Amino acid sequence: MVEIKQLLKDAEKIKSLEIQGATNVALSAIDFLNSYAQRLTDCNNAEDFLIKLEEAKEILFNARPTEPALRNGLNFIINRLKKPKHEFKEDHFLELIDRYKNKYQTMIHNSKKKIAEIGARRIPFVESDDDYLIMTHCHSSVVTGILLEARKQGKHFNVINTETQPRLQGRQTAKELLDAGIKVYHVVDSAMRWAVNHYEVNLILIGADSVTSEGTVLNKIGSRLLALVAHEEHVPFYVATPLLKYNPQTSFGVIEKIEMRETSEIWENPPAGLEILNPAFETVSRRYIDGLITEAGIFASSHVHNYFEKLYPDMI
Ligand code: RUB
Repeated sequence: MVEIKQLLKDAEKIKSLEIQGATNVALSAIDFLNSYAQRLTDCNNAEDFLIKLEEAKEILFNARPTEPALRNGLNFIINRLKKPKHEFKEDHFLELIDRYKNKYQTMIHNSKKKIAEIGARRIPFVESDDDYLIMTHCHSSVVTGILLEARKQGKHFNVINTETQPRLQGRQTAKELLDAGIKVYHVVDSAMRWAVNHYEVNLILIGADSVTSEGTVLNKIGSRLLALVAHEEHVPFYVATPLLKYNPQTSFGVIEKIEMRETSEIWENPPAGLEILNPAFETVSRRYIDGLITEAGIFASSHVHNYFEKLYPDMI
């Protein structure tokens, strides 16, 4: 019981957004699964052990329903443990789960590094910071990874970012960029069209929580609005994401769920009779996306399945 109580506490850190952003959520979830496994002491055989891991997986899946990188990570570990070549010996199982967790973490870290290099190349060398303006929405560690890499390479640019209601993740983006000496203009979400219209934005970069087989991207609510603005104002619109955010189930017709969050995030004590809607994410269809920036390169988002299959054949 102690083991599951701790896991529920860990899952709450994900649910409450103490840990936020698809990549951080996935990295933490696999850590939590591993720690939970290491606390299990009463499993006599592989079946018992796997049943408990499956239960833990469901709890972690449900902490953030729109997160394929989390789901792919937990499946990556558990599906490998299920391979018949692994004969059950508790110590051996624990060592394996730790090894597969590290492997998935390394896959994510390497992808992010590669994306930072590829994405930074997409930002040109210009003379001064005022000569190039990049816009982003919410907080994506993959996007900030690109921007920080470009700055490390001595590239000049400023950034406009949205505050991102209701949880204000945009402040995190602004702080990280300011710390790196990048000038940031911070706007409310509803000023996104105004910002693109009044400033000469050269490039819009957002992250992703999920990518479907049709090349639709799911990301923080407001992302589609920004994509439509980019379309209207002819600004290149790119999505930076490790391929591990791809949901392979979507190619079999499964529809990616959109997480609906607590209404109290919007209004704690609303007047009686008011119905508040709080979707965390929304879809951006491929026709508004100029390219996905991934560890396999930059390509049209509708090609995601092929690249995923090539890079991660045993995850389909
Ligand atoms: C964060 C969000 C981010 C993606 C990508 O939403 O929408 O753009 O998760 O993040 P939330 P990363 O704050 O609700 O988790 O690039 O770090 O994976």
